[in-house]
Amino acid sequence: FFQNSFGFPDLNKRKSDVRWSWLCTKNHCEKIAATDGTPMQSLSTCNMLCGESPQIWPIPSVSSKIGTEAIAFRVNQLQLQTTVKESAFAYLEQSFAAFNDNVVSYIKKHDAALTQIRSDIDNFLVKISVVQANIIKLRMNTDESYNLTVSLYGKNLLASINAYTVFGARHGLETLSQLIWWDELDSSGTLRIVANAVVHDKPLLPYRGIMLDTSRNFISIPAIKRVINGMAANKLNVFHWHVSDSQSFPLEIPSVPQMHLYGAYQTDMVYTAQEVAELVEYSRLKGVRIVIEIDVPAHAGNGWTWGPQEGLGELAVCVNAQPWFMYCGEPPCGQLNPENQQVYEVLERIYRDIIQMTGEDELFHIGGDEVNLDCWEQHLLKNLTSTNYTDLHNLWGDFTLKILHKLEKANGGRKPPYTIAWSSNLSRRPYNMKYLDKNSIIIQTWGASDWSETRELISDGYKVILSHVNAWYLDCGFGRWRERGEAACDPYRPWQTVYLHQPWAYDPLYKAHTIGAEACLWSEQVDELSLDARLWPRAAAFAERVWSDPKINPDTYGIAEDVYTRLSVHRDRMMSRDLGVEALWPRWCTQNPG
Ligand code: CP6
Repeated sequence: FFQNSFGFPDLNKRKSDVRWSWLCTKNHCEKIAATDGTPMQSLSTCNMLCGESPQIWPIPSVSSKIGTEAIAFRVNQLQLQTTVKESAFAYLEQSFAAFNDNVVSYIKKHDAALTQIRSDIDNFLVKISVVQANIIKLRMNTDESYNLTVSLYGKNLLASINAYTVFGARHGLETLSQLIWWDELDSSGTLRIVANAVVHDKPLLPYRGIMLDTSRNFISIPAIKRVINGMAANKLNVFHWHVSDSQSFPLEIPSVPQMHLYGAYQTDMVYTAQEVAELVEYSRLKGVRIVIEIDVPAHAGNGWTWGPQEGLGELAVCVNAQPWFMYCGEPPCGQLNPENQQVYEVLERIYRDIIQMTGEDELFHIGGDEVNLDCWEQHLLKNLTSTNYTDLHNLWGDFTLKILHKLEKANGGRKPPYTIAWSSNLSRRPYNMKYLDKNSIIIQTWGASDWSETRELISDGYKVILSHVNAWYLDCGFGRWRERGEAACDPYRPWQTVYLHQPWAYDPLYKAHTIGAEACLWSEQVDELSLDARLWPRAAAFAERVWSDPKINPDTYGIAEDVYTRLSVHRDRMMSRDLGVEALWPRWCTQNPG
C-alpha cells in the first residue's frame, strides 16, 4: 500500500495494474483479463476470501481472529436462540430483527437471492446469552462488552454471542453483520459468512456521543432516525440533541406550549412530545440513549419571546441586539433574563417534561455555553435598581445554581447523577469551584485540545466529555470566515483529522477523567440535503477512536493501512443500509487493493 505525500494511494505505483480488468464484489476483486492478451482467469465460484477478510469497524479492541473460509447461506436459515426472558428477550428479538434487516440490505439481486436454493449449510443458529438480563436501560456503568464466536459444525453454522447485557449482545450482532457480505461472483450472487471467527471486544469510553443541532436548521424525525441507525452501526451510544437555540425552538413542551408555538420555524417543523418519546424507545433498541439540551442562559431567543404578551415579563433579553457580535456568538442574539423569576418557573416545567420524554435518563444537559455578560449589562442591569453584582460572572453563577435546583425538583427531588454543562468562563477558575459541583457536574469541553481549558478542569477534579473544536466539530471550521461572521466551510476537517485526534495522548491525567467524547454537528450550514454526508464517514472515524483507540503510527501519517480498507468497506455497508456516506477516494483505490 503506497502513499504519496498527500496520504493517498500513489497513482504511479499502480499504473501497471491498470492493464487488468477486475470483477469486484464489496470485499474483494478478481483479475479477469489483461489488456495485453493474457488469458482470462477462470471465474469459478470463489469459496475463499480473495486476499481480504471481512472488515470490522470499529476494530475490536481486545482481539479478533477471522478465518478465511467463506460459507454461502440463505437469510431464511438465520435463527435466534436464547434462554433470556421477558423484557431482555423482547430487546434481543428486536435487535435480531434489525440484524436480519441489515443482512437483507446487503442482498443485491433480490429475486435471485430469495429463490436461490443453494447453501453450503443446513442451518445458521445465532445463540445469545446475557448475564444481567434485568438491565434494559443503558447507563454509564452498563457493561457493553461481548464475545463472539462463529464456528462450523458439519453443516451447522453456529454464531455464539456472550455478553453481560443486552447492549453488549446488540454490539455482538453488529459485528456479526460485518462478518457477512454479498458475494457477486457466485452464479446468481449469494450471502456469505466466514466459517470461523473469534472476537473479544469492549469500548474504551462509556459515553460515545454524537451531537446534532436542530435549531439552526430543522432536521426531521426520519432523518434523525438515520443518524441513530448510523450510530448503531458504529457502536456509538449517546445522541446529544441540541434541540433549541436562539434561532428556533422546535420542541413541544406540553406544559409550556408557547415554546414551540412561538419558537418553531413552521407548524410542521415541530417535534411533538409523543414523537420524542417514540424516538427514545427507537434509539434504546439500537443501543443509543438520548440527551436533550435546552441551551441556557445564552443561545435562547426565539421561543422565549412570549413573556410580555402573556403577562410574565421579559423572559429573554437582547433578542436581535445590534451589532450582534457585541452581544452573542452569532446572530440572532438572545439570553435569558436572570432577574425574572418566571424564567426559572418555566425552566422547571421544561425540565420536568424533558425528563418524562427521555425516560428519566441519568444524563441531563443544561447548556451553559457562550454567555455574553455585556448583553446582561447593556440590556438588563441598566434598567434595574438592584444591581448588587460588581462581577457579572456571579450573576451567571447564581442563575446556574437556581436552574440546577429547579432541575433537581423536576427530577423528583434528586440530582440527575450526570448533569452536563458546556465548558465556559464559568467552568474556569475561579468561578468553577464556587458554582459547579465537581461531583455531579460533568463539563463538556470544546476548546481546542492544546488550550489550557481541559487540563485545568481535570486538575481541578472535574470529569469531562471531550468534543474539541479543532477535530471533533463536524461543522464548518473555526477560521477567518467565522471570525468575520460569514458562513463558509473553511477549513473542512477531513475524516483523517477526526480519526487522529487522541486527546488522552496529551496528558496521562486525561484518561482517568474522561468519561466520554462527542462529535458535534452544528447545523448553521447543514440540513437534510447534506446531513448524512456531513456526518459520515467522519463520525465513523470518531467512533473507532472512542471504541477501540487504535495505535497512531507516525510512519504512515498516523493511519495504518488497514484503516483505509476497513473504512471503505464500512462505507459500502452503511450505504446498503440506506445511509449517505461521503466517498473516501476514487473507487479505483478500493478495486486495486495493494
Ligand atoms: N452554537 C452553540 C454554536 C457553537 C457553540 N454553541 C459553536 C461555536 C464555535 C464553533 C462552532 C460552534 N454554533 N450553541 C459552542 C459550544 Cl467554531
